[in-house]
Amino acid sequence: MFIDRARIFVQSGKGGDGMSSFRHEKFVPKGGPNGGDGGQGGNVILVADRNVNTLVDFRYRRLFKAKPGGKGQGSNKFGRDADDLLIPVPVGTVVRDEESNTLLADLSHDGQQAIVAKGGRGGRGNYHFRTSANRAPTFAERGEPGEERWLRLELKVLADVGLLGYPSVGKSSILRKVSAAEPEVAAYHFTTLNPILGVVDLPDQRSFVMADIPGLIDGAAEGVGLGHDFLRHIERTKILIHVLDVSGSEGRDPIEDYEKINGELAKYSEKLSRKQQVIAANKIDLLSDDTNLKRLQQYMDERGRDVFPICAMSGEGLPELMEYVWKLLETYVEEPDETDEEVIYKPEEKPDFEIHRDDDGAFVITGPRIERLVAMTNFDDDMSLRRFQRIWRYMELDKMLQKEGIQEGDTVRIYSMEFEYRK
Ligand SMILES: Nc1nc2c(ncn2[C@@H]2O[C@H](COP(=O)(O)OP(=O)(O)OP(=O)(O)O)[C@@H](O)[C@H]2O)c(=O)[nH]1
Ligand SMILES: [Mg+2]
Repeated sequence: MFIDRARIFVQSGKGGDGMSSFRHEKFVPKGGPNGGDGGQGGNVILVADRNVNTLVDFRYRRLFKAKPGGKGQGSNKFGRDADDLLIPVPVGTVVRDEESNTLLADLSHDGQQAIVAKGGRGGRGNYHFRTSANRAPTFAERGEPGEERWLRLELKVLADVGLLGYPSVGKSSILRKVSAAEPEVAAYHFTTLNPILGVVDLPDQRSFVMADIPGLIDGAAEGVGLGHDFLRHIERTKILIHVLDVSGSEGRDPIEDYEKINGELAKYSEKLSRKQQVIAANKIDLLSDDTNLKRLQQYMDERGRDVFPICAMSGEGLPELMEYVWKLLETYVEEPDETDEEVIYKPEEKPDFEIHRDDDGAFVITGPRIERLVAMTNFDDDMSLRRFQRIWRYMELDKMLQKEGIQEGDTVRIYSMEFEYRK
């Protein structure tokens, strides 16, 4: 089976803690602060790599954690920046944040990168906190925590050619005949449930990739019968082989089928409906006369489409069809895609903080800014604590807590810290 979805967990590195230290020099009684900054935590970055073909490896490895930045040292030595963690993914991988379902990246070119978890900033050493009023600050910042999230990866099938058509018209039979792929073929609808890729080999070492997708039905553009999933798979193919059952073996009318499927394509995406189509008139072995085929040929003539009468069972007509498709591929010119280059990644925008009550009555303050502040403060140090209190006042947390009805002695929780409320 062709696996094209995966879930992974990514976590960037925490920033290194800043250092608090002072110069010790002979004959200099009071050396100035010289604690260096912590290093940058490692980013987690997805990289499109054309040597990776499937998402199958992510079945066995799901957790990806980048390293933390090094701690700052005395003598203004900076901590080491951690290396980024690079995760190779197939070209064509679409990345979403699982929780919010927002699109983070669409990696469509070899080498294209997307940062999916930003490494934490290194904490500043005490050297940074000198002021004219305080020449000997003892506090330093801790490193900023990293980010973590679950991602959904989805691989759009990158085939050159897509097989399109109603169920049971013979799409899988064609792929079986022209490639080494072995999709199931049977006389009932929806035999194929997942897209399958096959490599079509032609003489002189020419080859292309063809995708067999499950049959489309009416309403596919609205998502009926997993239509969206399947249409998405053929969105990036260069050429479509539209397979029609010309024998009318199931009471189908090929012209009606053709129009309906194109109606679905047009409803789904304009780009998809403009894609070049070659018509494969299948099951000619079942024709008692050629009226149906003639009618189809005339209809397609008027619309400038080429018709290839074939029998997927015996293989009749397939070499000609494949050669023709090859010619079209050779002259194919890629439509510029505006969204291709763009890597969409925005750090989350959230309100400064939110307050809610836990079951035990404690007031819990959440929010990226306040949580970062707590994580980066060293509460064992007096000056750090005072700085925290200043920022706390600045954010008007007191006011908000009082509005929520906080009383002297109530418990307040932020991130990993818990304290008793005092006015
Ligand atoms: N007589 C005849 N039967 C064919 C031909 N091509 C396919 N069939 C039969 O038609 C039925 C459906 O063929 P599939 O290849 O499974 O059709 P499909 O389009 O892949 O169908 P789904 O996967 O259900 O969408 C099978 O019973 C095939 O044997 C043909 O050229 N002649
Ligand atoms: Mg099939």
